[in-house]
Amino acid sequence: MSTKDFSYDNTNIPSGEDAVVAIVVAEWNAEITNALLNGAVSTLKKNKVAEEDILIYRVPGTFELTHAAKQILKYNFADAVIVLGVVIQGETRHFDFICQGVTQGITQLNIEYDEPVIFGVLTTNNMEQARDRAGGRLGNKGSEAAIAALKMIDFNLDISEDE
Ligand code: DLZ
Repeated sequence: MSTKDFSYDNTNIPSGEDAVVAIVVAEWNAEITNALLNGAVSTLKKNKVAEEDILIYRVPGTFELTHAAKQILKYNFADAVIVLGVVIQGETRHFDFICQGVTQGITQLNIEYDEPVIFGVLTTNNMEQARDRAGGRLGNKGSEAAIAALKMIDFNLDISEDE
């Protein structure tokens, strides 16, 4: 994967050695969410997160991502949580409710807990746009979520060292 596949600066990714990363994946639209998961896992491994330190959990849909992330944060065993889902507008009248619910829920967790929750939820107009962002022509947003997780873990380490 080249640098242009990422929206972030991917030339300076912190090492994930010793990091524990939990990933919660929605089953809804599994073709897309599994592609996002593959992107996230391979990017974490490429950046030295040990396989046994990548903890994967599945939930029925995007709406359940907030609850699962909260449980993980409550038991405090991960340095970051990545949530992966996709909501496709054309397929659901619930689009706005699910998107608002998960966005606000994950934002609230980021305020309440010390460990970051990384938002890897696609909200697209159709399947083609989702495929484009799940390993297609616009890269893999799961990989980007993994980079964001590593950067935020590093950020927290920096902050705690400054104390
Ligand atoms: C019910 C529903 C619908 C209509 N659409 C989606 C979707 O596009 N993406 C997704 O991840 N989940 C969807 N769901 C399921 C909800 O996220 C949730 O699982 C149910 O409302 C049960 O709480």
